[in-house]
Amino acid sequence: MKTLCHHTMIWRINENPARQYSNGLEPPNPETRLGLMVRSIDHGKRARVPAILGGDPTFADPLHVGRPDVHNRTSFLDRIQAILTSRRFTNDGPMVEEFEDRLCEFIGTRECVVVNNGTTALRLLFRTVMTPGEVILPSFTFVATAHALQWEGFTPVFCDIETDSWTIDPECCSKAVNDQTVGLVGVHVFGTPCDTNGLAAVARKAGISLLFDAAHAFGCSIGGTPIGRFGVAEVFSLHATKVLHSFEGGAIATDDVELARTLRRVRNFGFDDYDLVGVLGINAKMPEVCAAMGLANLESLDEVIELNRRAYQAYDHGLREISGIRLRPPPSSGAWNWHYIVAEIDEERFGMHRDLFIECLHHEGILARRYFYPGVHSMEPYRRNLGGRLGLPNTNATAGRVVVLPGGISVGESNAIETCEAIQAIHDHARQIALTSR
Ligand code: T4K
Repeated sequence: MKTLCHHTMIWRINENPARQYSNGLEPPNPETRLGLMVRSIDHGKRARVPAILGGDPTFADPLHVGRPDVHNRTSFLDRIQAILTSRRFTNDGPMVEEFEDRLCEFIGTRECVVVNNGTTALRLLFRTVMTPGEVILPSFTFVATAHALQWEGFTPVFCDIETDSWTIDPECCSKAVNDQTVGLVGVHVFGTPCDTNGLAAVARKAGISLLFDAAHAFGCSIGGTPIGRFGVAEVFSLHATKVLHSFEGGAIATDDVELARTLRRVRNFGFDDYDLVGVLGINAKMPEVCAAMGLANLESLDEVIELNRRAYQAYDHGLREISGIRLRPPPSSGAWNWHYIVAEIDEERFGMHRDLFIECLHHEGILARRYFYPGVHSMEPYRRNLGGRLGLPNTNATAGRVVVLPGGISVGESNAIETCEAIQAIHDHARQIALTSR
């Protein structure tokens, strides 16, 4: 294995910064905190013993994927005081109204309907827009995308993903269309946008609804067009682990005013007025405290995204010279929220299987995840329904090598650098770890 000390790495980076740092990443200035930290990962540090072999864990207080926080507590607490004073706690109150208005401004859609979580948002949208039948979606997604369909009585039909973007492949979708198909759901996985044009062409030709699960993609765009403005409607998750959160919550963005009106009725038991129910409804309302949290977080979103970008940059520098682990690059154009730190493990070059690597990280107090292993088509109830008929080679291959490293607002540059040091030590001891774990 060829290792370079990071001093050399910085020199090489500075040699041709434009080539090495695209997509908003800059070379580290050696005089800055990040530059100093990067330089500190030297050969001496590599002598450290990984925790799985008896060394001290890197983090006594474990590092999580997506541990939440509030960037601007004062703003949140002021709003809570206002809620307590007003005694309006739920039922589409002023905080919810304001939150919906701010979200519309941010995304640029005419409407945005907030509900109690992202899964319910998907369910309400699917049920409102489509008639019963088959719906095409990727298997490489969180299980909620499929569950929302299945729960509402649709038949999920899984399609494979593209190898570069990891989003659903329009060609596979077009082959899956038949006379039972009523819709197509794209998922902007880890904030990487789907091929929206390709999917729109498939949906148009088949005469079916095109909807998006944008759970990971708040703050992302395709060129200058924010995610939230594609298809009939797009759904965001505002769960605590997301880049914009409201404790729990979901939001449906659309330009269809009539659709938004129906969704607002449906989320409130179908009421049109006191004692007047006009449609089958449910209770999917967002409480005022959640809207307050969403508003406070929306105010500081730019700063949070910048912190995410810096943590990503620190990971990028720290992992660059370790063979067999590759950080997923940002999308080649448009804005990104830098929220998910996603890497791929090449077992042969890294020296161990992805699953053993994750075990090593957990010993270090680095609680990396395998999102979205093993692919929804391999989970119940879908596995049973499909009887193992689906191959989905790209989904299986990707799910077998993906590692999501700690990221989000609670992970700073120094945490990222320490995580990279731990990964370097695991890599350096890969042979020994593999032998002892047999
Ligand atoms: N579509 C897609 C593509 C999605 O990814 C999701 C959700 C949905 C739809 C549905 O949206 P929601 O109905 O959730 O709004 C998490 C989240 O629960 C889920 O929202 C998310 N996607 C999924 C990818 O991840 P878990 O069960 O893997 O997360 P959990 O509870 O292990 O939390 C992650 C880490 O964060 C933990 O290590 C602990 C830490 N944590 C978590 C919470 C909630 C905290 O420190 N504090 C907290 O309050 O599902």
